[in-house]
Amino acid sequence: MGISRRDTLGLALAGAAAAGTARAAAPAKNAGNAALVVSTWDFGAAANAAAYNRWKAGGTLIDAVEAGAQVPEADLSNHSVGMGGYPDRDGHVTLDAIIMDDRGHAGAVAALEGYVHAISVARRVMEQTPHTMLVGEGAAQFAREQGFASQNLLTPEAEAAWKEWLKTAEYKPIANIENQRGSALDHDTIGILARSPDGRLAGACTTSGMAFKLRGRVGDSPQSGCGLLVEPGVGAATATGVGEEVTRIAGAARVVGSMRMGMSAMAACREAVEHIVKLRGDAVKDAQVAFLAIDKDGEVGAFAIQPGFTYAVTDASGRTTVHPSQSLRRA
Ligand code: SD4
Repeated sequence: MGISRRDTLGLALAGAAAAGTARAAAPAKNAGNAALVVSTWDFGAAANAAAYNRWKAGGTLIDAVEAGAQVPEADLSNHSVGMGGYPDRDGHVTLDAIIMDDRGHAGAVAALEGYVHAISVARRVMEQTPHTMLVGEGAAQFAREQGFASQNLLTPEAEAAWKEWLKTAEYKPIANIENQRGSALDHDTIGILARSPDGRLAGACTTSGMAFKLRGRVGDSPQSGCGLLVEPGVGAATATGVGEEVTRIAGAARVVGSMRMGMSAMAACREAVEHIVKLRGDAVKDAQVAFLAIDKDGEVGAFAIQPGFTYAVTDASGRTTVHPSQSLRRA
């Protein structure tokens, strides 16, 4: 049985609270040379703590974002409360992940089956191959060859939710499902960005994707410039929500590009959201898409289509705050 994911998260948040986690109304601005980790959704707080601790213990920024991303990934193996990744419409759990530094190194996997730590497989792609992305069976073969242990990622609870879904088989992503802990459709996507005191940057993004997607579907998360982009001397951005809407506009690249042209992280996130809404109109009436960005100086921005997106910010002292994002639509 073990501790439920909710309990784990609760403990992590309680621990973080003891160490200074708080809900805050406005995004923290990072002063001077402070190190900083930001990540998507409420559960980002626990990931930030892992990333921060790894970095504090002497890890690189890549070590830090990998450690952070592994936190929600590991919860896939928790069968006690059924919070594993939800499968595609044919019942296969498939994972997408990317990791990137600001020196031109990037690695990704897409539609990976049978390996919990997709982010770590993505890191091996970055470090051990001349490629930037491996997909499907090839990605699984690579993971196997790299010594990762395979396991069945479809928890009984996820399987039950899938079977329930099959009764109607209506594909309808639900906005902000990420923050509804314990929901039948709850799934784990995290985008995490880290910045060192000397302004270096790294990021990671990992997900089980949209619940009950078509088999073979790959979202924005593992695609460079869509779910994540890191650029030296500029900043980094990540995305969450309905991946197709992000991929259409190369969302993270757009946010980073706007920062490169002088926009603040916040204005850049807002501009990308506004662009999606202008482009897609009614098609995104009920959809959630959110961007989170950090610039080279550690200033954080976030913006979403719908209210309900939250993000976690950890400052140089290790204090973590969770913030409601600004959004185009009102509650
Ligand atoms: C996807 N963008 O696969 C991801 C899903 C997501 O929180 O972000 N969920 O489309």
